[in-house]
Amino acid sequence: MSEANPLKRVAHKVADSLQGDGGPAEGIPGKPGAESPPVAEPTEPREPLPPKPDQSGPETVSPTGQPTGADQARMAQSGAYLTTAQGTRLHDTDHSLKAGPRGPVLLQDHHLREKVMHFDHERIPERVVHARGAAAHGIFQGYGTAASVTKAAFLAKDVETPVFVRFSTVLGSRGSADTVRDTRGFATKFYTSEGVFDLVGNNIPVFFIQDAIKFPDVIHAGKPHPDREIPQAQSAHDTFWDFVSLHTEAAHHTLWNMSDRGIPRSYRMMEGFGVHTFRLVNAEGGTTLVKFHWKPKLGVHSQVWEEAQITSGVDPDFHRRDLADAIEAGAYPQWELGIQTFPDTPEQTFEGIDLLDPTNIVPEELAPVQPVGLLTLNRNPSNFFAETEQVAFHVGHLVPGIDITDDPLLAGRLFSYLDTQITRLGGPNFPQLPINRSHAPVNDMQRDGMHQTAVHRGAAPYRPNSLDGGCPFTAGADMGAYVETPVRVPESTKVREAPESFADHFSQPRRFWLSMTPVEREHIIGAYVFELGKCYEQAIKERQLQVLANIDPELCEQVAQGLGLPAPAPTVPLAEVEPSPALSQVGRTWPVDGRIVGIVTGADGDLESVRAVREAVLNAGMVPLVVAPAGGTLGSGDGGVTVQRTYVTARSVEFDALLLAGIPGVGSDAYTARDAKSTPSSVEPTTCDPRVRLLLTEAFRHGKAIGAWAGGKVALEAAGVPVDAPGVVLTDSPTAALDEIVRLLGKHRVWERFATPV
Ligand code: HDD
Repeated sequence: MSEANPLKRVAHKVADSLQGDGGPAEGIPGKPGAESPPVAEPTEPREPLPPKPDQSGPETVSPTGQPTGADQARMAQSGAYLTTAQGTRLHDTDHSLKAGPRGPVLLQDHHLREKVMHFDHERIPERVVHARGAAAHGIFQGYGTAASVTKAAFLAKDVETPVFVRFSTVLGSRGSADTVRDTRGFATKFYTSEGVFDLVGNNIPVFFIQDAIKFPDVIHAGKPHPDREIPQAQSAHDTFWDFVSLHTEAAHHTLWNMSDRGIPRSYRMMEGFGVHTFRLVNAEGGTTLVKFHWKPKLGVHSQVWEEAQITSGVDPDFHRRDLADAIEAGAYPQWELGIQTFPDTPEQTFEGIDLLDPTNIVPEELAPVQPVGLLTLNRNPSNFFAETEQVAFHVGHLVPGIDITDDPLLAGRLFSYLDTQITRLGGPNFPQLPINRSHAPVNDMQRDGMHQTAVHRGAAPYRPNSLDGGCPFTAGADMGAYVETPVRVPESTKVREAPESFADHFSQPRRFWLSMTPVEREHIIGAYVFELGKCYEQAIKERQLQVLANIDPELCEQVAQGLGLPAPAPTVPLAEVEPSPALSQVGRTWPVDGRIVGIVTGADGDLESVRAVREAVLNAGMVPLVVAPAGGTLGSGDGGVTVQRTYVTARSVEFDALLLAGIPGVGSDAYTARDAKSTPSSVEPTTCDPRVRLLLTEAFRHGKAIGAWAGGKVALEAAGVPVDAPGVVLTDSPTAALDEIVRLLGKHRVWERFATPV
């Protein structure tokens, strides 16, 4: 039977049944008393229905890309004339309708009412965690190297898959600063040909808790205190340390937070981790346990604590800006996706490490990370709300070839991510939001609900059915269906308990501590002293010192000293673990692409050298920012150089290295009598502008390379920077200085400058 409108068929049947004896409708399968034999359940697709509006796949470009066809008409602000939400052209949107220019506003002003009503509802609840974030579009290219362990189509050789990646902090609100000490989210949405796959990870490979049932508790403890709602976006307060010192399973994650990993230099310079162990399935049904890793091409780099704190005030959008600027400039950040693979044994352990415990890592030295594809972020979102805010990730968005394990933390997440969207995005239809739409055709049987935008066709959103030609049919694994891996579930008893292997909370953090270089340990000690020093309760500090003693007595001793408290002895035998050098951020050399080099000059600076060094910085693939006393252009005509920062707007935290072109400050117009008043009397004010001195002392203290030539030495001396210190480069020529700066930047910082050398 062929009929253009299946709804007509249904209408006839309903009419027939109403005219009959009240018995069952003709042809409804399985109902006794039907006059004619029931229509058999179709066994294969016939007359497939035309694609439904929300099911025809997304636009070929992203929702924020160049809109096409009908979409163009729907896009706001694409036409010449302002209209109401109903499409009626408006002649005035600046004045309410009033009874005379000075009279009362009239209730009949429907445009005012509509405009303000919409505005009143523009905000949606921020994410309960990871509220502050920034995102970008990109492409993932499979290497094909994972083919033996997974059939996931997007990992096949040369397959290109669009992605959307959102980075975030965990604790802060939407408006909080980027550079706080916190874990960073690293969530990737792969719009694969087999449906959406979300890898919802962090920049730290372990988690605070082993069981999702504690998630509300750890987040309540980390968020601001409920009475005064302070501190914002900080873990340096009593409730956080109360919780983590009482739940010693948090010791490992907390140690990572206190390390330089807690204060990344840039989203572009962070590793990412899937955290849990996942199960990959190959075409033959063979399974392998894996951990996912994102490895940044630019290396893993961090700020130092003082730098991060200054940045929070000077530029709270530091990471967000850095990501967007880099992409806009064409310096596309890249990460390799890698996997550590482990045999899928019934024990689910590897070298004695429980793979179901999300507080564990497996050292790369034991299980190397094998690259399986390349991620390139190459397009900024064009509407923050529509994309970065409305994107909804879910660990249960899986594709064939990727399955889950029984990690109890993952189990809880599988519930939470769907649930939270109901509140945040206002109902169950969030997969229809443009940023969330699958790029594979969607043909589900979900209907109606809040914010439904599809006009579904078809009469039978259930299956099996005999009305819609039997569609939709289910597919087999050989037809690309997601089929759960038939994993054996161990015979067991219902209990609220953790396995015994989850009880070791100290050997993994001890490995991390032992893997750090001296300078990284110094940073960790400083971080604990700062955070615990912000706690009021003595008992909490003492309890946390006990945790540290069980990780490493030297760590405990140093922190205790900083707090002015006695160091307790360990209460557990210290674990004998081998360090994992791969965990350290220090010691390797990385590309310097996109690094920011400040070229500081004075009113009487050496324009020739500014020009030369600026060119050289660009040629090295880095970003030169010229800093001068005032804005505008230095020099004139073709040889003029634009000033990007002034002494007022520049602050050291923005730069990875500084070059002094000339003697900054001498004769500077911007160096006013007011500035002179605040200059310490011990320093000769005419030798260097105080703001340049601040730039130099901060950059020096934060281990940044500084290059100078000609009169630059005077500025360094005026700032009290020892000219013979490591990483202070005094040369004859700007280009020679830059060569050395590039070499130093490859190591990220001049590590030798810190109190404890590498
Ligand atoms: Fe989560 C958001 C990462 C445990 C519940 N989580 C969220 C985001 C990231 C992570 C990156 C932000 C996603 C975005 O950008 O929209 N979460 C993790 C990792 C975890 C983890 C790596 C442990 C390995 N999360 C976790 C647990 C629960 C949640 C145990 C609850 C039981 N997470 C949520 C959430 C969020 C979320 C409440 C808030 C907003 C959202 O989901 O969409 O459902």
